[in-house]
Amino acid sequence: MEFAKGKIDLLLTGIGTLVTPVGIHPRRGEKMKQLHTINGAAIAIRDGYIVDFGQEQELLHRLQHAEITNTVDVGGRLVTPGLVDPHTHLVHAGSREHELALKRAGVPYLDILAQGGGILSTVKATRAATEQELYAKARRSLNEMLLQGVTTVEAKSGYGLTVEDELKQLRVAKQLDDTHPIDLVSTFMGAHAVPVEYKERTDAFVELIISEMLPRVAAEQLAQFCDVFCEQGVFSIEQSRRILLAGKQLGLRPKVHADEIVPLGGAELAGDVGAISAEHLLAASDEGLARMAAGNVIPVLLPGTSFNLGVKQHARARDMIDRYNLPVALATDYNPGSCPTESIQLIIMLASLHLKMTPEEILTACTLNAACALGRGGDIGSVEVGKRADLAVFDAPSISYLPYHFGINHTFGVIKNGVQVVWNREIMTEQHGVGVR
Ligand code: IZC
Ligand code: ZN
Repeated sequence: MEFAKGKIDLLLTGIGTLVTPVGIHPRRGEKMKQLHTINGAAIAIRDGYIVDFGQEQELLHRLQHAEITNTVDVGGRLVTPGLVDPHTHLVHAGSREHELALKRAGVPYLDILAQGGGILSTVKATRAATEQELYAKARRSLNEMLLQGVTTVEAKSGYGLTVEDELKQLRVAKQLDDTHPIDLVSTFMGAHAVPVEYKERTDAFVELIISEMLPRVAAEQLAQFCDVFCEQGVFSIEQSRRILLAGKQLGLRPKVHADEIVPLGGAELAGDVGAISAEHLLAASDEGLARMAAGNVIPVLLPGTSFNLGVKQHARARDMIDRYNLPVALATDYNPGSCPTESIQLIIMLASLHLKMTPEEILTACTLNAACALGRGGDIGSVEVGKRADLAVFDAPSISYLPYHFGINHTFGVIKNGVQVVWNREIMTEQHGVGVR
């Protein structure tokens, strides 16, 4: 084969077990369990892409005439595709530990918001912050994520809520994408809360989003998706529909924060507007799940949020997979209010404990299905020839070990675009002689 004669930039050998879903489309229902497993594997990488992989001896035979620049022995560890976190509120200022006592006293999340706290407290801090401050804080979070094995992250705006402050957040995300090993995918979420200056005038704020924010975001190519917090007391179904359709006209694919707390019909809306994904879905109706399946909407489940809010209810992952044949994805929902954690490995544990997903389903949900929720299934999310060489290397004997042994970081190494960016549990810097962008 042609690649065998060519140059190989990086050859990973000594892979104890390689586990990956297969394909470029979301894996639905029963298919979420089907993984490709190779014991004793190796992967050949050129120009940041996987050019060959397989059983080690067979691969070495195919590569016998290839010029191999660098060979790295993985030491018998577990290798999976780099993890993808398809729902975060990464870029923001400040924190909300002052609301912890209120939360513990049982004050509901939406009540704190209605009293001008919650999201609006983070909006105040984010408006006051410089781009440099936002960049520095988000970069620290990205480093945590990278150390956990995450190679692509979605980041939503929604803490600016003025034209300029929304653009500021999105510009920071772009700068992070340019300068950090993790790839960022941006979502415009001007419809995250109604800012104080528009209190009781939600329709006027919706107008501002549609007539000013969306056109600027689209013109400056600062986001690929448009999301709305469709929730009681925040944005109604009709307001959400208007915003999502306006964004879609400008080329921003809809995403929806749907039916998290109250069954408003966000899942149905996601199906109707051709959303790529709908997130949370704790209270989604059967009709909503059916409409999502019919509309090819990916459910992105966020078990860290229900865990941290202390709610008894969990998203119906088993119904989604077993009854509705949906392709479930998982994400952290990292944000300073309802889910202040960057830990995708905590989410893996909670997906097992609360969502009753199997280790196989969880891996698919954190890789290929998560990639598809960002429209990137053709490029990332599985170990296959032609896909980006984004890989996670775990100090674990099997994927079942990840939800089982919880509360610690199992990631030993990360390969991003064919470059060792984490090794021996440390972020590689120029002093290691490895180029972190
Ligand atoms: O800052 O509370 N749910 N938005 C919708 C969030 C949580 C983020 C926050
Ligand atoms: Zn969210």
